[in-house]
Amino acid sequence: MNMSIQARVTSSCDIFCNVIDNFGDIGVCWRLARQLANEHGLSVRLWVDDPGSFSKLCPGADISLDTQRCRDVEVCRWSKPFPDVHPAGLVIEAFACKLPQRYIEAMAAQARKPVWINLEYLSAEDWVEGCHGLPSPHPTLPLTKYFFFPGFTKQTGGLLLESDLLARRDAFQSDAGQQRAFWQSIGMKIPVAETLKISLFAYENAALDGLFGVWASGTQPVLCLVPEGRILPQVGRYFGDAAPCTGNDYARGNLQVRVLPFVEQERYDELLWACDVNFVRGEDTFVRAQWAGKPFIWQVYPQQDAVHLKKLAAFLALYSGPLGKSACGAVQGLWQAWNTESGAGQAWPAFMAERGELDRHAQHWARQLAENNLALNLLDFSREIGRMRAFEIEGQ
Ligand code: TRH
Repeated sequence: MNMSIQARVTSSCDIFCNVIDNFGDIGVCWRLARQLANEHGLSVRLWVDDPGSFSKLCPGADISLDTQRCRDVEVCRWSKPFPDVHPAGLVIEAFACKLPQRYIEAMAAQARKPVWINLEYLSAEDWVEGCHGLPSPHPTLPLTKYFFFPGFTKQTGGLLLESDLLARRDAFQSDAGQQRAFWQSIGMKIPVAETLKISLFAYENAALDGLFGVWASGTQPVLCLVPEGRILPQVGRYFGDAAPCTGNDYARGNLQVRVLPFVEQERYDELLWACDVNFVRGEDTFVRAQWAGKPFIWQVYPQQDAVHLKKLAAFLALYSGPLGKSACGAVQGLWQAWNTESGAGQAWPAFMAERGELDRHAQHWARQLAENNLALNLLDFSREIGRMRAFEIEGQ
């Protein structure tokens, strides 16, 4: 076999990211880019059309630059017209963003065609397994694009997971010093043991008042940490503050709320590890909450015609399936209430009553998912395509 072909396929990578909104698109791309560069030694260029969003995740970045090195990744502005560049051996178009025509033509002009992957959105729906890995030949050029689907089963591409993440999580959770440092970094002391610590990263949600109400009137002290973002105005309204901002503290009854700054991406995990229950959203934080091994509530990204509720139902079926009847009902009840924006306060006590089982399940779930690593699968998949092509070329 021609080893130079195999090496070329996997030594350089271009990732294209079109930021639609929020931080999920760039969040996934930035995480993948770092992993391919830092753990697998690839030379990675990340092309992003909205450097402002990127700089929220990587505050050291300079948004005025067209190209810069961040954590061993070359981060480039995806400008129009697109510059004349030599394509990488592995080309990842994230979430079906349209690659620049000039770049596609440059790919087609290579004697050894790059491996072209469309990295899709994450979903637990059944059809994903059947579509993962399918080829899509270009209608006019000698190029084939392959669909790569992340997912929760062995028949999918798996999930993004840094090789040391679970060990770092466990070290954090068994080290009071690291935990103290985390709480200090947000200007707080370690909360007293009986406090229920909750992180809340969410889109606007009409169910928030009901949830805050039940936390405020409950017998257990609740500390809710809210990263700044779309739900913040609602948090402010609940406490009668028209201009809520980072660093603010609010209290009512047994509920205390602290607004946190948006931190660089690597630091967000500590928030999840430090809390007992996490509210997450979109795609990337949804996955991070699963690695945290704690009970969590997912707010799925809202789409037209309630398509997102199918996504929710598919994941819920998979995630809550192994639970006992009562815990299963509690998870389904709260997640449905949060995603339909009504009745989350009423659904909360049942969820809390099942916490022991939910804790155990969350840990088991993370261990099980960790066996299917997206970056490794993606590289294996690319090498396999490279190998098949090498045979084709040699056979000619
Ligand atoms: O921001 P999201 O809602 O992203 C999306 C996009 O809307 C996208 O268009 C949609 O298709 C997708 O969801 C499903 O949620 P997500 O995916 O959880 O991304 C948030 C990112 O922000 C994630 O990478 C973690 C990061 N983050 C930080 O870096 N620091 C922080 O303090 C917080 C709270 C998050």
